[in-house]
Amino acid sequence: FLSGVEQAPADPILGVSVAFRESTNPNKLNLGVGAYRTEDLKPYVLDVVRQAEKRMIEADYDKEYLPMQGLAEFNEATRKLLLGEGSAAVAESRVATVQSLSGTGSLRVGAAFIGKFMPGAVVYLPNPTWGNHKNIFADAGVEWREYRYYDKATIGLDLDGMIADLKAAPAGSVICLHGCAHNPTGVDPTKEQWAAIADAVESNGLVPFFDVAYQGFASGSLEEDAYAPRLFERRGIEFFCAQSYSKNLGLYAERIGAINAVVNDKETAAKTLSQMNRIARAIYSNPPVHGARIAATVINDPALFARWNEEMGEMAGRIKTVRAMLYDNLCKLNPDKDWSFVTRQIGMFSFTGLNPNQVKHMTEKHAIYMTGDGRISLAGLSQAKCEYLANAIVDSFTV
Ligand code: PLP
Ligand code: TYF
Repeated sequence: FLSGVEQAPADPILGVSVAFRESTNPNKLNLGVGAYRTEDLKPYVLDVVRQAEKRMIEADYDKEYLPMQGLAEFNEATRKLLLGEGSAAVAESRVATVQSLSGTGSLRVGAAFIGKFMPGAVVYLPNPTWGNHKNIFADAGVEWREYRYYDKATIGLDLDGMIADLKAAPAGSVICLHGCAHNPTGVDPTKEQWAAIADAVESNGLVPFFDVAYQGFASGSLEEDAYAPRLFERRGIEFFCAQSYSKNLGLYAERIGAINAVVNDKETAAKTLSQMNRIARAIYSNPPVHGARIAATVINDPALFARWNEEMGEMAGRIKTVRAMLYDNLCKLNPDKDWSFVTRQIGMFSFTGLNPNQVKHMTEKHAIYMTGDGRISLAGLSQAKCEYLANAIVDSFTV
């Protein structure tokens, strides 16, 4: 009865890992998926995660179901981490928080909520954006459009284009904003630019939907990476925010994150929470407990929290080191080209500007696996491989 089903296209990001695994080239390098690797290009389990797990085993927890909204200690900790200890919204119980299935599942619950309670609202996504955003909103039945974000000519932010598109969006539209470390471009607004974006959002009655997938992992500082959502909260702008602990705590497969609605009164927050719970109930009922306990343990214990901040600093620092080394190698090989975008970009990715033909050359000739849009994950690059990568990039300009 399913003979009419057609083959789905390969996922543009996850398909790269499949191709990488199939390659027999000894020099092969996987710069596709955004997952942190050590200098030896091995996956990394954070020391604080292992410590938290040891404590959890000693505490002999059960495996009972969590409530629909998840683990209370986690929910409390995650909204404080996002909005800061001094947050008025947290103190006044104006944040509805549902622990959900990492960033992706949290976005999906938010999308379903928009579909149900904001009928007709269109979601505006940055152009370009993380590929999965389009799937998530489309599958939830929410129409999406794009706003201008990336300026090819400057390899920077097209602020004027972005503001013009926000001003043209109908009031009540949802504006998806990457909280920090924009994926795939690595181009973030400056503090002044965030203020201008907040002005446009406010004066046009738009609803921001922050996607915070890299808090603490981008700059090494939890505060700095939460600058934008905290600014919007202080200004009294109501918004959604999805959080992920995949990268900053390395909990990729544990699927730990949250969807928050920050609103202006306590009653609305309580009602919103009840409806987000109902959405979760029908999709997966309740979220996983193991990773939520890990995250809550790390965030709530001062010693583990301090060590976590150190480890995020180390991960962010390793990425900054290979950025600098890649930049030096590129400049050495071709001093006539401006490579400064490599060190200007933020987070785990670099948007190289390589076209699909050049990407094909990178993969076919040099066994460097990357996404077709020219994005490379620097988290998958070691110092030892910087020269090899620089050579391949420069060579790809000859095709
Ligand atoms: N949003 C963005 C922009 C991302 O880059 C990612 C991960 O790469 C996610 C969300 C969600 O990832 P996860 O579902 O593992 O939390
Ligand atoms: O590299 C990226 O942009 C992400 C990584 O379930 C990712 O797509 C991979 C698997 C997943 C969520 C995110």
